[in-house]
Amino acid sequence: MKGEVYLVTRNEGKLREVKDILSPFSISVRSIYEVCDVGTVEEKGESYALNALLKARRGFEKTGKISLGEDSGLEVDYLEGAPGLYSARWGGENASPGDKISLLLELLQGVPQQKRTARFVCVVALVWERGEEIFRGVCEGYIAEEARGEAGFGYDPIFVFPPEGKTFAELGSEFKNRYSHRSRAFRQSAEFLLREVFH
Ligand code: ITT
Repeated sequence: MKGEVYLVTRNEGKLREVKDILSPFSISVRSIYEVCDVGTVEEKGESYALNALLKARRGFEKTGKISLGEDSGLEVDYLEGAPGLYSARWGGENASPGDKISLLLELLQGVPQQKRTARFVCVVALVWERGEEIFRGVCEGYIAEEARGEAGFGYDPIFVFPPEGKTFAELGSEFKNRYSHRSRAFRQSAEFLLREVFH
């Protein structure tokens, strides 16, 4: 291993993906909550970058470890970018992933495929003793007519990756981790880490 980083997240799906995305770079990833209860970081909702930075700063301030924070969301054009920054809480604090998916499908009922375009956005913040960095990844697609597939988490069963015409939940983690918004953002962070931090 070339080094170790700590991800400030309570989302198990994210953590699993980030571990897989960074492992070919020989960077090991642990949840910050394994070493310290850094509490829940309040997301101010102004931008993905600010939310990601607030998470990473909290991790670094509390532990002194190289910390990564990540904020992501699904932007649906027909809904003027919703749920976007509010993807995690959309539909109410207690809405399950299934509830969120049902709500989205309901709002898009009868909308033709060419108007169902959407994108996943992921912003990663890195905080370490020499500074702060931001990396961004986007994956374009559209919203399916119904949920399909079992893999992944969150909105994966309704997000279609156009080159394949299948949802991320159908395509599976290996495929998703090659092309996703998260993969695009975290691979940039890995290149930075190898170049500037672990050498
Ligand atoms: P942390 O803040 O603890 O990291 P969170 O789940 O609250 O976890 P976000 O605030 O970044 O994370 O919310 C992102 C939400 O967007 C997430 O809960 C999913 O509902 C959705 N989302 C993001 N990336 C996704 C992906 O790859 N697949 C499916 N849904 C995704």
